[in-house]
Amino acid sequence: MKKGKFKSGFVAVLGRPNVGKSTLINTLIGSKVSIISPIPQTTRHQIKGILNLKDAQVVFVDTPGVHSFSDKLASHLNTIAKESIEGTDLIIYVVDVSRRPAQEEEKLLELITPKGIKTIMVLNKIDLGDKYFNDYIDLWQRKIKDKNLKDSLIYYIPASSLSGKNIDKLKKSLIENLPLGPAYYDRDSLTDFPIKFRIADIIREKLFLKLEKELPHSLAVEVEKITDKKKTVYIKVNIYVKRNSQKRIVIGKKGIILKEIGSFTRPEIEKIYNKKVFLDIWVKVLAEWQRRPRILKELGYWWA
Ligand SMILES: Nc1nc2c(ncn2[C@@H]2O[C@H](COP(=O)(O)OP(=O)(O)OP(=O)(O)O)[C@@H](O)[C@H]2O)c(=O)[nH]1
Ligand SMILES: [Mg+2]
Repeated sequence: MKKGKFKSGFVAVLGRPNVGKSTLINTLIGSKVSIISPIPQTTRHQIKGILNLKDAQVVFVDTPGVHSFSDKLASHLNTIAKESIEGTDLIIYVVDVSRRPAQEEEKLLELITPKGIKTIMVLNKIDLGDKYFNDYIDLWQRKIKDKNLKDSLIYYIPASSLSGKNIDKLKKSLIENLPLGPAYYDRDSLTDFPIKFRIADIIREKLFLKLEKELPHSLAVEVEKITDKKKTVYIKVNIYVKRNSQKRIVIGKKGIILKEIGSFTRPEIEKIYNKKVFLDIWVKVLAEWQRRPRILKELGYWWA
């Protein structure tokens, strides 16, 4: 590659909850940097996933889904999504074609379009059929017409983050639209997400997958301490819930649920460290943690 031809930039990935933003980033990068679950509001941080190619570095910024719920955590998640647009070179706007466009779509487009940042719409989950495909195209066309936004809304593409359909095409189009520039991160990094939050998130993902639909939103995971020894890593973890009854559910009969969470999580963390991992997990009741800024901060929701 000739010197001066290297391309790089930041790509914010936005969309409402559960459309597949994190899955898309993991598929683009070819590695799991962001956790995934069928429950909306899985992503709570602004996580960067880095794609290193021979002649380009693309930094994807994963964001919490934009939604219209209300409490301190929820409004904080919307703020993260908003802030992630600042200074990005491109936006990937992800929609789920298996679901009807919702009112959040307007909110999202309002957020994106005044900034004049080039935007690519990914019509995700096309493997599930194209029931609402045309509704999203109509929305896109209407926005281009209404606000004369031809310059921002540059491209749309049907894709499947799960099967990989059109992911290479999307990559190509991203690179075409990125500016010339240097690598911003180490050429072998996959993410800038601090390890303790990454581990906490892996544990949270297993809890999301294991527990009833409502409970995951009531819990938070904190990695209190990591002791990295020569051959082993010891990790002390606190799972916070809001009520005693929730604590009982998370622990399970004779500790069965907690044991399962540990055994699902351990292999993933061992892969990161390449060492044996000991998890020391505690479940604690911390009422109203979602409303207390100091606690949210300790949990990393303001780490960036
Ligand atoms: N069939 C199908 N399912 C998908 C696809 N992409 C993602 N999913 C599923 O959709 C669900 C949500 O995926 P996530 O990647 O966690 O979605 P998200 O947009 O990051 O969600 P939040 O972080 O909650 O905003 C998971 O169950 C994924 O397996 C796809 O292309 N096809
Ligand atoms: Mg996500």
